[in-house]
Amino acid sequence: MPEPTTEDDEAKTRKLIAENIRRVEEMLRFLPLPAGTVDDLRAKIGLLRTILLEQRAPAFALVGRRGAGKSSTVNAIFGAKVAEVGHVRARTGRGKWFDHTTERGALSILDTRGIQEGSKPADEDDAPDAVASILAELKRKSPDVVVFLIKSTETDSAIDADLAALERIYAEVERYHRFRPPLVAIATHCDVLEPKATRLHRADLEPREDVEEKLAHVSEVEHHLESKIKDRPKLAPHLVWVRGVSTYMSFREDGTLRSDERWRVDELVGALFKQLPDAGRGTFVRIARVRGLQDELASNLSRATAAICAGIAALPIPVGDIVPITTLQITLVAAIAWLSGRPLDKKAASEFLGAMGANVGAGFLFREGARALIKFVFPGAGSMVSGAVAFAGTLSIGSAARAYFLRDATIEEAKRVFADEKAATEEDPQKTGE
Ligand SMILES: Nc1nc2c(ncn2[C@@H]2O[C@H](COP(=O)(O)OP(=O)(O)OP(=O)(O)O)[C@@H](O)[C@H]2O)c(=O)[nH]1
Ligand SMILES: [Mg+2]
Repeated sequence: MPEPTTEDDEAKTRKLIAENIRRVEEMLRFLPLPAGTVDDLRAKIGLLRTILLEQRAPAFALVGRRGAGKSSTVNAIFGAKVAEVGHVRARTGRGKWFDHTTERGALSILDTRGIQEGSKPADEDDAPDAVASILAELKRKSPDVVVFLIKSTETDSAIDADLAALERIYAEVERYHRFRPPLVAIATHCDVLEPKATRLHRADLEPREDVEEKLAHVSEVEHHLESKIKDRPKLAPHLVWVRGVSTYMSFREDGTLRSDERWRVDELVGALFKQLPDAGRGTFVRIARVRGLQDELASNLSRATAAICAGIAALPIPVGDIVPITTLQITLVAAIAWLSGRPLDKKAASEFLGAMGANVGAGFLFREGARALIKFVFPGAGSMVSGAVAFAGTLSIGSAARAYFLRDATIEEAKRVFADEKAATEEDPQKTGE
């Protein structure tokens, strides 16, 4: 549905959203609601603003020796070839924060290889100045999450040197930023554990005993890795997630995908998402395209927007309907489309809203209709009900947009979601559209 958008359109949309958010914040001061509720709405507006206007590249420090799978992990998250893998002597992005960028967004990666080999460089790539560079970079910017990687076939051998390097990184970050980032530890190359030929990423096609045997090996490796980290008091408190994974993808010369043998990368992405601040989460779900996470954020935004719309509907002056409720609903649709990986586009969002039959006019009718009705039944109780109606309508728009943009529903199906849910939530406003 959306036509190609230029960066100009994106910038324009962004500006409009900023303007609307500012206006809504101003209106909050006039809301006849208890202070606690107003604070809560303010936090919800903050979420909208952070997700839509204040995104930055999530920052990950990758710690693992040569060949552990650092570049492959970056590619596995993007689902595309953005980093050089294997024996390519690319210095790009080594020892410095480097933004791996696609049109969906950027990940800021600090590849710390060289820090463990620093005292005795294995080759000219790992010169001691790599260590100085890494330390300077850690001072310049703190990672949001530290990812420790080790080959699942090597967790016994030199792991102690790797963990010592990891401690060194934590000490630097703490010293400069007074922050101890969460630690995610992964045992890579799980596909090559015995029985080697058993495909974990296609376990459904493999004999069950073989899969079980392989999973038992994965679990052994995980326990070993976990206990090694737990043995170190400087690392143990920060460990949030340990798993065996496989990040293997094979790309042709032209960068197209030849084979995708990723296993548990969605879980890894989920674990990283959980540790990120909101300012990195929008970008991250666009890049990693894990539907469940996109939907989780979309659902949070829907609930936040619905609550704000309900708050605005409680304003005793009718101006609340004419402008912000509808524009906030358009903003919500634009946000959900954006989370799916599309450009930020207000026009496409209003078209979607129009297709739902929930355009400016309908938004106005939501409230006027309900108010007229309720005034007839209980004079004076109007604003309460219109708040519930605005809440239900906005939540239903969010659900329809989630179906269309995140689950590839057709417009007709999205319309049905909208209508069904609006009817259900108006009856029982406790329902949150889940
Ligand atoms: N079988 C298998 N191979 C993998 C996996 N992850 C990475 N590889 C391969 O292992 C080799 C090294 O992976 P890289 O991602 O380049 O490792 P790295 O940590 O970036 O290595 P350096 O950049 O040299 O420090 C490449 O040939 C990858 O294709 C995995 O999970 N399974
Ligand atoms: Mg690499």
